[in-house]
Amino acid sequence: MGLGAAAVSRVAAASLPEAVTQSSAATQPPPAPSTGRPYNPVVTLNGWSLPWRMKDNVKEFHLVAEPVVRELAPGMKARLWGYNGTSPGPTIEAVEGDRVRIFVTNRLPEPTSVHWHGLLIPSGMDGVTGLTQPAIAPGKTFVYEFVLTKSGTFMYHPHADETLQMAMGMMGLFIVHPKDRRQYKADRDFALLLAAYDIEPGSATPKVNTMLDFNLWTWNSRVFPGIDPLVARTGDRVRIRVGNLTMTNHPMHLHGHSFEVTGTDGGWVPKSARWPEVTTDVAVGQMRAFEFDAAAGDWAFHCHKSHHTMNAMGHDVPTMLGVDARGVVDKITRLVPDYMHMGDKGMHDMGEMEMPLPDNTLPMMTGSGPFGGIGMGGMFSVLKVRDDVKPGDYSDPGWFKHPVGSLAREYMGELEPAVRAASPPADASTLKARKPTGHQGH
Ligand SMILES: [Cu+2]
Repeated sequence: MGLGAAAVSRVAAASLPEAVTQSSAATQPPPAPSTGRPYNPVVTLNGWSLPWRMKDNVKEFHLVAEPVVRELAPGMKARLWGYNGTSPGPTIEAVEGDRVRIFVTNRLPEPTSVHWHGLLIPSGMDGVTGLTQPAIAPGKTFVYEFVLTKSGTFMYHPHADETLQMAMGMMGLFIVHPKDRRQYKADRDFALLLAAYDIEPGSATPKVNTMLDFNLWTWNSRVFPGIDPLVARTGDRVRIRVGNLTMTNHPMHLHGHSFEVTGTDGGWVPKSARWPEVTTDVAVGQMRAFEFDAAAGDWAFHCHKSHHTMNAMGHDVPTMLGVDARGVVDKITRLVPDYMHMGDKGMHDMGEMEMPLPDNTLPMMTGSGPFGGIGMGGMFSVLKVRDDVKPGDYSDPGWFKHPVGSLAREYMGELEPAVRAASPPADASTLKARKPTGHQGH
């Protein structure tokens, strides 16, 4: 008892649990717990869960804070900071009632700490540098120990040089499963963390002082088309857990289903307090879990802020819709052969163009589907629901085969001339306005 967040003694250090590392950005199949109470594991999209060792009935985990290289999508790698080889760090999964002991080794060039976001734990374990503990200096290991008193979706992140360390990708999910595995049971339980980066085209290290103008909007530090699909079987009860550690809110929108928010930062939402939604906003620092019964099809799932479904977007480009720029483009092309003119008929074509890009940079709108360019990036993926998916199978089933007669198609018949409303009489264009009078004291 009385084990605080203090530097581990040499004796304890000798018995540190192994720090398991991982470098792949492929979704790891959910690991069934090898020891301790049984639970239904989550699927961390493009991520993994941290193994533990059981010691005297305590689950011991070992996190290592360190620089990592993360592939954001094929064609772009970022130099981030994370834990145990990846950003985000591995998901920690445990069960309500468990006592956990988490060793944190700092291999960064500066001090850090770990805050357990949302967990109800003793103040001295809360991980706020200067307030509840000294910082973990480079090369040092601290140990946190507490009992998990309630189930739900939580997160971990540093509380030391927070702006920089979170802008560099230091974060992870902390899932506490209910003691009774039948409670809140879902057939498929996906988990993802929202993070944003500002990486100049052609470079690999985030700019750490950006507040709002990020250019890479990620789920588990991946952008579309690098985000794996969420695969389910028709009729499955599916849960998606989302934590937000960016600097803005994200309205998460799912096509083809209405869902209910079943969990928030504070825990589970009672059944009587749930209502149907198709979009739920996840504010900064919040977690949301929502559930639905999966319907067959390929369904877009994305943040509804349209700038968050693009990669490396420039915001200083003038709107050219409706501008006839042919003469200008000819002149510029003679001077700058690679010049690309920004859409006078919209920007759709950009998703299909082969643009010359700097090394290590993703196209702004990309991804191709069975009918052409999808023209998305960033916080976008596809929920793929099929009748014949086997339990535990998360492999990509390919594109949906639409039943006959259920697909939008080009209209090939005759078009009647459109009937317009009658024009208003000419004198109606003179609007009679009366200025408000006698309203002093506004
Ligand atoms: Cu967003």
